[in-house]
Amino acid sequence: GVNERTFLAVKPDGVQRRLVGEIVRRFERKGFKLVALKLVQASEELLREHYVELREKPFYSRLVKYMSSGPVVAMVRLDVVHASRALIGATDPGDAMPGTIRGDFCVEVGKNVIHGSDSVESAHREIALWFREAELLCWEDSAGHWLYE
Ligand code: YYY
Ligand code: MG
Repeated sequence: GVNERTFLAVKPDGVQRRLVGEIVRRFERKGFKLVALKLVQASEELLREHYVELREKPFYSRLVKYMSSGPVVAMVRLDVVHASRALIGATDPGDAMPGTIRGDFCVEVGKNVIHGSDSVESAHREIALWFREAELLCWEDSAGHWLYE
């Protein structure tokens, strides 16, 4: 439901290319509620853990290097995880539909500008890795009445 927590991160290429505002805007206009947001320089250690399921892949160390090459904008939103993934688009920007973030802003899988959790379980794990509980804010959403039934 709309109360699923999802972890999103604008990757270093997205920050370098000044796409943070554009990307945040897409989630904001959709109506997902922002719970946490910060600019972070992630360590390779954190990123190895973040992508632990991919550790056997040939691109794993390149991925960790890329993700630690500059700051990322980490966010938590309340949404429907698969709806966030739909805004993001396919992993390979070459397959991503126009209108999605990856479809509109990038061309190669190794520089695909944004991360989004792929399930409620992975979101839970990723949020615990990137945020302290006190960073996740509970706030009165005055627009919620007009967005949610
Ligand atoms: O969840 P998502 O980011 O769409 O894809 P994953 O399969 O979880 O892979 C994580 C990350 O790894 C992807 O965003 C880019 C990178 N990657 C890659 O560099 N080369 C591949 N062939 C597949 C994934
Ligand atoms: Mg993934």
